Amino acid sequence: MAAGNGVRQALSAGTQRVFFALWPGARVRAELAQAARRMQRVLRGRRTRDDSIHLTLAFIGEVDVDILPRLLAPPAGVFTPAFLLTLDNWGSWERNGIGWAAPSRIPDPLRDLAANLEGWLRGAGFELELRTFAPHVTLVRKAQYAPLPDSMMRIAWQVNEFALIHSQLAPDGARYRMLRAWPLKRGA
Ligand code: 3AM
Repeated sequence: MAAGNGVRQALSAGTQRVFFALWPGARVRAELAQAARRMQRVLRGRRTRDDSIHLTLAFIGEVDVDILPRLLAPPAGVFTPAFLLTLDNWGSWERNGIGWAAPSRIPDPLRDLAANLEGWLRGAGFELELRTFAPHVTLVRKAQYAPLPDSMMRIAWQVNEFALIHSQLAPDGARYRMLRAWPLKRGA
């Protein structure tokens, strides 16, 4: 598949599967991992590996490695101020068997960051799926659909950076690895 100005997103040798995401630090990661364990007791399914917990901002997919440098240079217009993200809601989607944690209110800088990334990537010729941005942290896959107890989730995540993540698909679940992170604007 070749996009407008020559960016190739195709399955071939020499490609990497990548996406932009928020990648939590140790404290938030531990709190989300604990929430995932509680969630799994209700929903069953398979937990996200603790070291793979993230919030996807823009999924790109397979790209030729020789265009990776372009993804490693997000333009200044993408960057928003740092922000506080409160994950105070959790639930599951019946259609895809995902158990998630999410904010009940999406902070403007989070919405802007995702929109800026999308605008930049589309403008650069990457083909992204048309999906409304529904920020969530996937905690469990292949989950049963069941109600979760109310008011069990409140995680305060100070988001100071975003990252490009490499995804390695494996039979027991994808492995994710941060390729690079960029600081958001501080003290705005
Ligand atoms: O962050 P989560 O787990 O919600 O579902 C995939 C995963 O989402 C999603 O990108 C994240 C990292 O793999 N994803 C996979 N394929 C996708 C696609 N074609 C996709 N998102 C949008 N379009």
